[in-house]
Amino acid sequence: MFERIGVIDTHTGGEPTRVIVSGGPDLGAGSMADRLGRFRERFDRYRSAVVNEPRGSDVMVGAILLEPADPASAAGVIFFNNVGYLGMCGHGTIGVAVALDHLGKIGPGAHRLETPVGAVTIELEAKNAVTIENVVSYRIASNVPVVVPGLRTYHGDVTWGGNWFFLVHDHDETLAADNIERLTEVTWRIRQALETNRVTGEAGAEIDHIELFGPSTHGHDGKNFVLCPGRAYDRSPCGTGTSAKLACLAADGALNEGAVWRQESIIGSLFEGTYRRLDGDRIVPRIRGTAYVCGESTLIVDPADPFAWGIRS
Ligand code: PYC
Repeated sequence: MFERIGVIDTHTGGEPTRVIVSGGPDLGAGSMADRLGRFRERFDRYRSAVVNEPRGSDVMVGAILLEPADPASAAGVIFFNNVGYLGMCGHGTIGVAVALDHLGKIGPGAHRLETPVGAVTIELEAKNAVTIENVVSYRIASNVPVVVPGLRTYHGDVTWGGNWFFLVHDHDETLAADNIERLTEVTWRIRQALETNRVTGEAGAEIDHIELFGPSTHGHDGKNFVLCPGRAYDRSPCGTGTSAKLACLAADGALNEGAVWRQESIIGSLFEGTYRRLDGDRIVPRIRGTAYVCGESTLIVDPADPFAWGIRS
């Protein structure tokens, strides 16, 4: 018998999010972190079926909508990608907010959304415009050197923005859409060098997002290139990556509380970020972006299909 999985596809500044709205695995009750554990251990085939080829691609980020643990929240969500699971996902949260609006589950205003790394707020401003208030973000190490064999020594900041990032200060690369292969290779090698040299986030957590910065093409405050865990690059300016950037700007005294930082992506899409200082260098980032629904469909899992659960790498 076929399994049917209902999904809504959105994109946020060009970065796709496929939201499971029906037919997903039964992850039981509890926090999103507990349910993520069950997803990973017992139902990982659903992740692969939804985001991997032949239905998806390396760039696809998935999200599963869940009943929240706290009835005061609008929903719970777990994000995943071609290689595993994400603690938080900024572009994905903006996409989920627009999908919830499309389903008639939320209206304009602020709503609480539970994620595996804590609750975030989504504010639906207009049909496609959403501001998220992300989890607390902070830098744990600044100007860390990393020697990348065959390239050079890079220096960067290890920062939490809902995922672990290495924000590179110094590089010789041109941030342009026609240079993406090279940018992917360089950032991938930086990531490998971090792993070899055991540069990690807190509690030995792997740094699985690498971020390069350069001047904006369109007169904004900066442009980035963000390498995601499965070697795809973020088409959006990356919500958790922009949160990490805001944490570094705040720690360096380079952006005042409440001032707007306009972060352009490698393909020219835009997020606007602000922050509120919590204590010391810990901040609460707010990220504003737009997302659009671009599909609504039923995925079919046919037991006779050898690739029914996706092509796993
Ligand atoms: O927007 O936070 C984000 C994100 C993480 C990975 C891809 N996008």
